[in-house]
Amino acid sequence: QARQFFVGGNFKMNGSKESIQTIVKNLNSASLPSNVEVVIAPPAPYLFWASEHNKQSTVEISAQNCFDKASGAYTGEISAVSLKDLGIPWVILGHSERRTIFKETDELIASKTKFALDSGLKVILCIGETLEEKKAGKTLEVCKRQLKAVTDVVSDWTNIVIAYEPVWAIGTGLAATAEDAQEIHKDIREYLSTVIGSQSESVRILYGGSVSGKNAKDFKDKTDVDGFLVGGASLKPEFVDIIKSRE
Ligand code: G2H
Repeated sequence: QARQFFVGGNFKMNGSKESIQTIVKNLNSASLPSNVEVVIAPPAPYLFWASEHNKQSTVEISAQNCFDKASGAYTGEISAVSLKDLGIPWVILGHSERRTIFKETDELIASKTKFALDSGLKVILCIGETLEEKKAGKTLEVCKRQLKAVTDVVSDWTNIVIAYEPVWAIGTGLAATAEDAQEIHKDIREYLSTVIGSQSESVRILYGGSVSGKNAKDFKDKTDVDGFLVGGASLKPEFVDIIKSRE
């Protein structure tokens, strides 16, 4: 079954008007493959700026977080409804930095995912185990727990892309091997199929964690690796090489 290759760029809390304009212009002038879906996630204050400068039809913009309420007394939060209103189609939820630094629980992330989908957004849902959990042999168990919170409240997975991001590989320069990624992605899809059935065949599962222009090609023939969520390298020109890594 054909799943469209997907490359996300998570800028995290980095960038300025100037640097983000440079990144977007670089993408505008690149000849990007028409069959790769690209989504870039600048920090919230620059969402509209990035969206205004983007001229590539295959590139869309994503927020890095949003809340599970439409409006109200939630100082500092981002509404999914506002994102929709601004024409921002995507949001990243459950990133490990949100889970660890901001203490977001599986349940909150699931609730945000449901609310974002109900508000008409598409969601990049991040999951993944810590080094401790990996050492304890709990990789799949953790991924299942994180996914189950979402399958408990969401039945239609059409607008969800999963990003498997082992925490030990994030920003460390130490990516998972393509073989290991394939194995866990396959397990994740198998688990998903037991809960949501054949829908799981069309859900994209991205790998994230120290993906670079150099190592992206290693994942080329891995059938369950449907793309990447890229952090550090999405701020650099090599992001284009990652987008083209399947060519
Ligand atoms: C994982 C990834 C992007 P990096 O957080 O989501 O970041 O590619 O810098 O490891």
